[in-house]
Amino acid sequence: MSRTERRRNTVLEREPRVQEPRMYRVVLLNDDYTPMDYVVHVLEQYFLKTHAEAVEVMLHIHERGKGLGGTYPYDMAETKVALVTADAQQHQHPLRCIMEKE
Ligand code: NFA
Repeated sequence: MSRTERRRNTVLEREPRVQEPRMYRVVLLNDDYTPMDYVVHVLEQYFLKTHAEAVEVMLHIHERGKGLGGTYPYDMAETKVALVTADAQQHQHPLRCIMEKE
């Protein structure tokens, strides 16, 4: 057996050992009390939506019960949920923000 046949696979030839991170949807839920303008503000502030996008998503949540803020790796999704939940509580709005595995 020659040196070439015996040699170990190089790093690049081995099975990849990394994978794309699992992604999580950060979802906002409708309620009867949170003001529409506040939800628009949350979508602009925490999910970097334009004003037009934020209005569209807010109306979708209002009409369909829930809607997507964004999709992120676990730690970022968890942070968005914590920030939005804290902001809503500070403003005494019942707005709920949850994460779902994609
Ligand atoms: N349904 C709320 C209202 O009529 C608005 C709202 C939209 C709340 C999206 C939560 C999420 N004031």
